Amino acid sequence: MRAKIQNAASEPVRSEELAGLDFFRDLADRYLSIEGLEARWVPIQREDLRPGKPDALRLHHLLSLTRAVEETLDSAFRSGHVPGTAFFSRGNEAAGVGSASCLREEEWLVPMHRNCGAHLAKGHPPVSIMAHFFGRAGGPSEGRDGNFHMGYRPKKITQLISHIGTMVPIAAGIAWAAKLQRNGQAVLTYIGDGGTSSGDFHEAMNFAAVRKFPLAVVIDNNQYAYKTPLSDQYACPALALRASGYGVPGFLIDGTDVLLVREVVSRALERARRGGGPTLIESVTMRLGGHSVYDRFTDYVDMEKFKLWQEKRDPIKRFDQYLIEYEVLTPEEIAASHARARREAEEARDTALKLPFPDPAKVAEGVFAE
Ligand SMILES: Cc1ncc(C[n+]2csc(CCOP(=O)(O)OP(=O)(O)O)c2C)c(N)n1
Repeated sequence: MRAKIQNAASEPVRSEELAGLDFFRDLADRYLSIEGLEARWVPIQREDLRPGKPDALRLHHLLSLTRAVEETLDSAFRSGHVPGTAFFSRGNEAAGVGSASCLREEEWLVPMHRNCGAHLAKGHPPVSIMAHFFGRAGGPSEGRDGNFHMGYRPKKITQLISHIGTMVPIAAGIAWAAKLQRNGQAVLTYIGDGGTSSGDFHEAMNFAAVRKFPLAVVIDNNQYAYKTPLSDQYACPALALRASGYGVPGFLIDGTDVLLVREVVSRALERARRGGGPTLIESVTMRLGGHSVYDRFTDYVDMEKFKLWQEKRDPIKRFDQYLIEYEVLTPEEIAASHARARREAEEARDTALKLPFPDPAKVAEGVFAE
């Protein structure tokens, strides 16, 4: 499966062509591969990415569960069960699931705030996610933090630091440790389009590239950083092109195609494990909602573009359609998978809501290493 899309060669892309890049149109059936100073288009052979049935069922379950968990949390927020605020990843489910499902059990995942799919794919149980959102005992932070500011140590998922950009140096540090220990492990992390404007992102990318740390960095480009559109965020045609400046391979892909994400990220992680150093992958999606539950995004988002992505690039609808078109699953099997995901999310919610709140007397425990 891997070699077929890897070897498709084309002429280097001219910079004029990149200047007019339209993500919706230009990534529909190809992706951009950046090696050295050259970028080339590679056509996507979707038949070659076709999963076997057990694999398709597992991936479909994770995708559907991601949406179901977040929709359940969204309605729990509206019913008053979630203190503070909540961020969701609608539109980014395939990027999270497709990438994190390439990690091995013993490898570290360093997620950001829109990576619910990555948490679930790495094995974070929905009930633990719910308990965290509801501020309950038994959640990963024991009520000390909220929404996706969480990790899950049993599955090697790091805790999230709220300050944008700071997780990339942490991922680079873990990758450095893996290199020193020669344990053959790779590390996967994420950064938003807004986050790539931070100094931390640049410092970590450069250091990881210079020292060839085993790291894959996925830029979750969902086209807005809170209210800031891409035109106010960066002046290059695509963030993936920065890979040339760091001296690492880069990819610009449609992040709503779970099979493509998985293919490209698995190649980056394999390369990292072999000692080839980091890869920068820009995964383009559309944030199919507000920045947080409080955000009136319809006031500032280009709603025509939004509706186009919602209609044609919803990662879950896309995978449903693919599986039917390529005769991997039947419509009945797909409906059963969605029903199972909804049931699991609702059961996790009901269980988490029965958990007690943490004992206030213990608030100072577990804050410092003892
Ligand atoms: C250093 C810093 N500045 C501001 C914030 C507040 N903040 C949280 S998320 C966010 C938007 C980040 O945009 P992006 O990196 O594109 O990620 P997205 O939310 O779109 O997934 C902002 C400004 C923060 N957490 N850290």
